[in-house]
Amino acid sequence: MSPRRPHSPRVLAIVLAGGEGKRLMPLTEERAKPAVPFGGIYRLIDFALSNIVNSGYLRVVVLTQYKSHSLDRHISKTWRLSTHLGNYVAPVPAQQRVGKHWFLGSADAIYQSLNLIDDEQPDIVVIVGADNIYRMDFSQMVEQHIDSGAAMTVAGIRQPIALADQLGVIDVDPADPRRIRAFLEKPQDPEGLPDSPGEVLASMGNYVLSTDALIEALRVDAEDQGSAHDMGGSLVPWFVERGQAGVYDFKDNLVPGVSERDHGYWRDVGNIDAYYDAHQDLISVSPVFNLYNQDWPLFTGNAGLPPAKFVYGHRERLGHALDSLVSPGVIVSGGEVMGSVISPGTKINSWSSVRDSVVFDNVDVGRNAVVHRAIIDKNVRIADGAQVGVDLERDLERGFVVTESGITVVPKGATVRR
Ligand code: ADQ
Repeated sequence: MSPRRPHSPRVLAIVLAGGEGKRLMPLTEERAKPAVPFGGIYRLIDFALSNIVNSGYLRVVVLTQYKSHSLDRHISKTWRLSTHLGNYVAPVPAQQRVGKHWFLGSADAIYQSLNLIDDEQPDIVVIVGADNIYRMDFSQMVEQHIDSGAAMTVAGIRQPIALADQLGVIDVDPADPRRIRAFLEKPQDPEGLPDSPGEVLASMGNYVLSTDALIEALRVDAEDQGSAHDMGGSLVPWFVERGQAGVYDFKDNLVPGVSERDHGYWRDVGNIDAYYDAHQDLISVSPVFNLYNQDWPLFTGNAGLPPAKFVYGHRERLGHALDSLVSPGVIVSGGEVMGSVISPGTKINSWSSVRDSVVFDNVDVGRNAVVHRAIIDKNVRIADGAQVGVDLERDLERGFVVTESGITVVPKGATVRR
């Protein structure tokens, strides 16, 4: 017998936002990964939260722990919903309700927060990560979850097999393409898909669960001393072993305003190179990820800054930007910006050149300075005539991170001298 289909299920959304994001160092030196700026004015978590709210789910808890100060502040300032309707987006830090330890893993984070589920009494819990760039209507996944009768449904997307060791890999039951037959978290040597050996079906780290099943699985997992208490490493395999895990294919998800070409866009910005590449996806003439799609808007804070300004600088040098996203509060005075994303409050001075780069808030790029293929964190000062991303050996000597593909990262607050 299929389960009773509630007319409109009561849904609680949980955002997992407590990860360290070690592979995004130094951007995560002083902030949680979900609080890392993205696309000029956003933080990574804004994408997950916008998807949840646009899906119609307005009861949302965000589980935080690691260096959560700027994340908490961002959520409280930006994501205040109208509470008199019972709606909320609430950051919840680790509270040590079940023992004197922090969250051991993402499943333990939810286990330690079971009181929130108890308060809300949802039929369905939607659990999502906070560090991917995509648009998704979760209500379509919830619909399939209810239809299929699965206890847990995992969102899946095809990804290159080379990335499999960073992702959960789903093996679908050939007799029932909505059922997961096997699941491996971050396998070293997985098999490719039968129709596409160079790809695997990866978990997006987004889950839909029936509340009772979730609570039972979390209780069993909490007792298991050998468990990593992780969603991908422990909970998904637990449901798969019992034949109760379903898969939702992301390519079936239709989001308003997303063209056929851009349908299915999803980026895991797990490391600096992926983070940099995802920025490049934003800025072309017709970008694969379109920030301007107002049918599925992306929300973030509004710092009340004035518009960006482009002016002649020293000796009538023309300040200009092309193929770039330039945020409010930026002043381009006689400098050039090409192929770049510039965050609020940054100043680009005369005769300087910023190319193919991502520049965070309140950076000062001095006269005649050059920034090339670089990520410049907040409050950095680049002295007149200084260069970043030109001589990579020198960048390394100065203590900056230089990635495999040659992207230089200048950490928060640094001064780059000539
Ligand atoms: P990862 O992203 O490597 O893989 P994880 O580091 O657990 O897994 O991060 C997932 C989410 O949980 C992130 O948003 C992170 O901030 C959060 N998180 C991690 N530890 C937490 C904790 N202790 N408390 C609260 N939040 C925590 C996961 C899945 C894979 C899947 C990829 C897709 O495990 O199966 O393929 O996501 O990106």
